[in-house]
Amino acid sequence: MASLKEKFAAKIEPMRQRVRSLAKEHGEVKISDVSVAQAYGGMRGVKCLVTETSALDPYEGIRFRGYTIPELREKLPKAPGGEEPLPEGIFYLLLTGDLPTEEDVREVTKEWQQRGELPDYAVDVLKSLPTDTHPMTQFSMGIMALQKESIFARRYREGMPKTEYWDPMFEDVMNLLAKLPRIAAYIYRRTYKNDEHIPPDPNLDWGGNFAHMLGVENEEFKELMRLYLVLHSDHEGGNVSAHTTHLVGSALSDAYLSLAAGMNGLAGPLHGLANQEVLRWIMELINKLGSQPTKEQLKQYVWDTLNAGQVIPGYGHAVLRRTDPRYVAQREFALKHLPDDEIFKIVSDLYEVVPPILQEHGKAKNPWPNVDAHSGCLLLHYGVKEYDFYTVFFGVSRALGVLASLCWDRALGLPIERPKSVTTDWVEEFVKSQQ
Ligand code: HAX
Repeated sequence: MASLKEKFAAKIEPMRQRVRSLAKEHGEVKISDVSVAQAYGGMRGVKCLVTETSALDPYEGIRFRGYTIPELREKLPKAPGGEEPLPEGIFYLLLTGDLPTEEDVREVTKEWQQRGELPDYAVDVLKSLPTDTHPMTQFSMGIMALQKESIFARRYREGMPKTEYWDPMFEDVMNLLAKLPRIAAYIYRRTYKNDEHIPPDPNLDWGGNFAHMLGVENEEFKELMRLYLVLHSDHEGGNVSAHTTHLVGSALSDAYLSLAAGMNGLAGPLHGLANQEVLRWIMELINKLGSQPTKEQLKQYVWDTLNAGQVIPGYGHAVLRRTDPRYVAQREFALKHLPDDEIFKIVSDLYEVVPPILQEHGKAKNPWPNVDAHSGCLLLHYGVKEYDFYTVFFGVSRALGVLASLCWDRALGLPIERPKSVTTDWVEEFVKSQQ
C-alpha cells in the first residue's frame, strides 16, 4: 500500500503538467470580469482563485473533491462500530482526490498519533496567557508557538530547490494536524476545567481522541466530533480562513504562520465566530423568554435583533442561496440522537421563523441558515457549554482543508499572491473615460 505521502507525490507531476499546459495554451482566456461594485464589495463572485479540494455551488452547496456530504457520510471509512465518517478520511480525500480505504485511514490515524506530542515550550506559552484570553487567540498563539518546529522554514534557509517545497510542507502539515486537537484540548481544560488535563488515548482516532481529551466520555459525542470535523473542513478557496491561509502561504510562509493567520480570520464574527454568537444569542433569548418560547415570541425576538441593527447569527451566506447542507447534516444528527432537546427545538423553530423575516426585511441575499446556526446546540447537548470555545472546534476542522490546499500550493509552485489595487480617483477617472 502506498503511504499518503507517496500517493500525494505520485499525483504532483501529472497535476503540474495539467496546470502548465492550461496556462500555456489557454492563458489568455477570461474566466471573470470585475465590476466597480465587486471591487468595493468584497470581491463577491470574482473568479480569481484556483482551489482543488472543494467547490461550492450556491444552490447545491459544498462538494468535497466532487462528493456531496451524504455521499461522504456513506463512503468514507468509519470508526469501529461508528456510523459517521472519520476526519482522517476527508483529509486523505482532500489531499489526493481519491477515496481512502479503511487501511489508508488507519495509517493516517497512526501517523497523527505518533506526531501528536506537544513540546513543553509551546505548553508554557499557553500557560503564560490569562485564562480569560479568548480561546481562538490562545489557539492561534499555540500554533505560532510551534513555528520553530517548521521543517519547511529550515529547509528553505538551507537552500532547498522549488521542486522540493511540497515535501517539507507535507511534513509540517502532518505534524501540525497531529498536534491541533492536543492544543485545543489543552486550552479547553486549562480555561474551563481547573487546568486538569487528560492524556491522549493511543487507541483512538483523531476525532475520538479529541473528544476524549476534552473530557466528554460519550460514544455519541465522539461520533459528533467525527462528523463535525468532516463537515467544517473545507468550503472552497474564497472564504476568509481558506483565502488567508493561501495568501500568507504564497509568501512562502510555512504552515504554522499561514494557518495561524487563517485562524485569526476564522475568529471574526461574520465567519467562524458566528457559531459562538448563535449560542450566545439563543441563551439571551432563553433568559428573556424562557426555555420554551412560542413562535410568535421568536418572531418578535428576531425583529428586535434586526431593528437594533444587528445581524441574525447563523443566517445568510456570501455564496450559498439555499439551506447549507452542513446545517442539514447536523439537523439529521440531532433528529437521530437528540430529538427532544430543548435547544434543538428552538433551533428548529428558528429555521421556520427566521427566513421569512429576513426576506421581509429585504437586505440579506440569502435568508437560509448556514453551518453555524446548528453546531452549538449539538455541542451543548453533550455538555460543552462554554460557547466561547466553539470556534476552536471549527478551527481544528478547517485546518484539514486549508492545509491540504497549502500542500498543493507548494506542489504546483504557485507564485506570491499580488492582485492590483486602484484608488477611488482612478475608479472615477476610469468610469468617466468609459462613458
Ligand atoms: N442578518 C441580518 N442582516 C443580514 C444577514 C443576517 N443574517 N445576512 C446579511 N445581512 C445583511 C448584510 O449585513 C448586508 O447589510 P448592509 O447592506 O447593511 O451592509 C445585506 O444584508 C447584504 O448582505 P449579503 O450580500 O446578503 O451578505 P454578505 O455576502 O455581505 O455577507 C454574511 C455574508 C455571512 C457575512 C452575512 O450573511 C452575515 O453577516 N450573516 C450573519 C453572520 C454569520 O452567520 N456568519 C457565518 C457565515 C458562514 C461562515 O462563514 N461560517 O464560518
